[in-house]
Amino acid sequence: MERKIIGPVDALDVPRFAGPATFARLPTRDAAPEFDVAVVGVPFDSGTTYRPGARFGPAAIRAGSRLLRPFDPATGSSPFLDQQVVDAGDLAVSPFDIGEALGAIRPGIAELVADGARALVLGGDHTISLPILQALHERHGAISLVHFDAHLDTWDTYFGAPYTHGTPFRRAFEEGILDPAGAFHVGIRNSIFSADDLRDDAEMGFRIVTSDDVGAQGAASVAARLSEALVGRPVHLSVDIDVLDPAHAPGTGTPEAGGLTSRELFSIIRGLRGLDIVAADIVEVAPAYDHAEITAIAAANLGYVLLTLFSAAGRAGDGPRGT
Ligand SMILES: [Mn+2]
Repeated sequence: MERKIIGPVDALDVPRFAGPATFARLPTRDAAPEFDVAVVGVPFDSGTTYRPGARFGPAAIRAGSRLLRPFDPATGSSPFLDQQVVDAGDLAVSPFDIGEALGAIRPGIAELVADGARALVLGGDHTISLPILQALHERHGAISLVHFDAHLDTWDTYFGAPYTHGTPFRRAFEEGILDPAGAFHVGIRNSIFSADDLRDDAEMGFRIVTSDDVGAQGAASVAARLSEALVGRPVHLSVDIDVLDPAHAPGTGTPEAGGLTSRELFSIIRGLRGLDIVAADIVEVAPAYDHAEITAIAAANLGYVLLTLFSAAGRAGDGPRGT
């Protein structure tokens, strides 16, 4: 029997500033138990090293998503009608015990993607990408990663702590859940602790596209390079909102000048159409430092671009469809 897709609340029936506070006013999981994509919040920020506050990210991104509309001219897709997207609520995890929280996030994500659905995860700080990758590895095997960020996030420890928002990808490398042949950072820039950080990162197999590279080479060229390297592999996209210049995303924990524009970021991600992107996360939105919802709106529109990529694909892990 043909499944009926339940889309967002119609803005001609209920004004956009009213109605449910779900992402894009989409149905909850209870209303649409058979889904292709789950949007899920992980309001956890106990791994932050500088400005805290990303625990309020999921609520801010949902508020910023009220203007998202059904049709996307850039891709010719209807991401809320081509697939069943639901808002699966938040994973409620401990703010006091990082290990306990990570131990709860992993099965929370694993359960969502168990039947081949895709997950769009709203953070939360970047610590949460480790249990997300663990859950994806359980389902799909070694995971390729495109990590958009101002920072490497492959540091070892901070104040002796191994699980922080600056260390998830080193831990993932050590656990063998990444495919080292398909691991990229995009948007890296500015000062670091030492040149050893870059050496360690390269030894783990990561390749770097700097913020300057994006400016010099252009979004299309960067996307083509990534697509060529990642075709046919299960890919996770992890987007730290600080990959954007603070002019485009001031509401974040560790801002760095000299970043990407939101247009550059969206162009690169749209250029990855055709890859088997099994999940994505948007992390480090910290609304207490935001102004006029600039960051929340950028994050919400980024979520929309990611959903258009998902709608071009079949079930996660089936391999790429046409471009
Ligand atoms: Mn990060």
